[in-house]
Amino acid sequence: MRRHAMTIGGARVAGSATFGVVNPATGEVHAEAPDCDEQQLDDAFTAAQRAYVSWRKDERARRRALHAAADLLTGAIGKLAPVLTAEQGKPLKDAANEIGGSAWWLRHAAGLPIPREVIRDDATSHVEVVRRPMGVVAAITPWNFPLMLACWKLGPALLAGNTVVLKPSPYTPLTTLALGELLSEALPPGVLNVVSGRDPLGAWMTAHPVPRKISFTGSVATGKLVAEAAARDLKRVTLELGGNDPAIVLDDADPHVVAPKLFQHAFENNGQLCSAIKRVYVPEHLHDDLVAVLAKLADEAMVGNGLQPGVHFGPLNNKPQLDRITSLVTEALDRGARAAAGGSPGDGPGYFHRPTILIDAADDTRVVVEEQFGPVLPVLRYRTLDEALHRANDSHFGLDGSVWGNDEDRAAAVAAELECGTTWVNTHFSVHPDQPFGGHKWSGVGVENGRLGLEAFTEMQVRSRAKPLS
Ligand code: TXE
Repeated sequence: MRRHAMTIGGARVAGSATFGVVNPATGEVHAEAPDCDEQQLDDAFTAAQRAYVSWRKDERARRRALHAAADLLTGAIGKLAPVLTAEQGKPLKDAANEIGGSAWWLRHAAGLPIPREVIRDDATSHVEVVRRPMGVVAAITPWNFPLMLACWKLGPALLAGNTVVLKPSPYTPLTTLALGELLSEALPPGVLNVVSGRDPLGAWMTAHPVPRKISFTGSVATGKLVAEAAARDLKRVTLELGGNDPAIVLDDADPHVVAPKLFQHAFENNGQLCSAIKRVYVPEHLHDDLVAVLAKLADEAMVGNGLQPGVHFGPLNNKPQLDRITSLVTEALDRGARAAAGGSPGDGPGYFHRPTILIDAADDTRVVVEEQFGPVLPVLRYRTLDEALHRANDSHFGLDGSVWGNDEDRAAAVAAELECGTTWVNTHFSVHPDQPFGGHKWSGVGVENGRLGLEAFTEMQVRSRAKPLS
């Protein structure tokens, strides 16, 4: 079994202990990852603090290094994709796409302008507003897109001149550990440190005195703990939390055209995506046709080990997540919902669950109210558009939402009524490194990506000069 190493101050570092990483397609431990202790975490923050002194000074060198990092990652797709599939579960093709996308994000960050603005230049003063790096960033990521979500943070954080200590989820540490080793060829020692460990490690990071900023992606519950820990030291935070994205199908939509797209955006990554469609609202008269197409697609989908060719959906990432999905579906069925497709876990020992289309679920079932984060889609009937909008917005979540219909202007007007960070018309989860991404309500605090995402890794500084008296 290969032993994976952390990257601290440019060196490969073994943990003082290790923990097992399970392959979700088999349910078996297939690798050991380092379990970072408090001294090693301290070493990582100290290394990041030292590296910050020179890293923040040379913007051109940072841009070159990020391009080199993107090249290295692109060159490693073939090597890393099977590692990602083995720890996360997603099919090999999707794993390769995630890694390629991560490299794209780094490359894009390498070219981002760092905003500065002269706001006054007159006879008496010259006043400019610039953005300064913050220092050391603590970056904490979840298990659904370990590499992509890490690179959403790394690109802008490093470009802005910060240094980083990055921690992946204990369910998916391996690709991120490999990223740390790989990028040490492009980045000076200490600029990127990657540590891994069981759950106390995240709390140690947020309580540590060195980082000035915590960039976190994960669950709402943990996000609230992170915000609490950050408040004690007034650390800046960006919280990218869960979603319960609604999709509203309008009465002029063609269910045969819309259903395959809804299916794609609901079941991408097996539904383990903050921005997956998690509820569909459909007018009564389109309901049966829409459900028939969705159910056919679900029935036809091939579920299996992501290393097998032709597999559409791998296992869920971990046993607690499979148990959660199973219990959400069971509760809905017990309360009168019906499964138009799927409805039960697959055969073990891996964490498989058939893609499931639920109909007639009550609005207060957990699968409608909570973020299921798995391959289950409730399809809900509505009578009036006002009612659909009210039900779509009646949620603690507010990440994204989409509206589907032939009349795009009408759909856009309806989408503008959704209470969320991004709205789409006739598509869903269409993201780009240029496009800010963030949630309303419990879905998050702050923004990633685009100019706003870069600014979130900086502090504003006003530079004001009096003009010489003459
Ligand atoms: O999240 P956690 P998990 C949601 C989704 C899913 C749920 C569980 O609803 O069902 O989260 O996922 C670290 N201080 N999303 O268990 O526990 C932890 O080690 C600081 C939404 O992964 O929040 C991991 O690295 N950090 C989401 C990271 O936080 C702590 C994507 C996330 O773990 C910590 C994934 C602490 N006290 C899951 N405790 C999205 N929005 O994309 C744990 N961690």
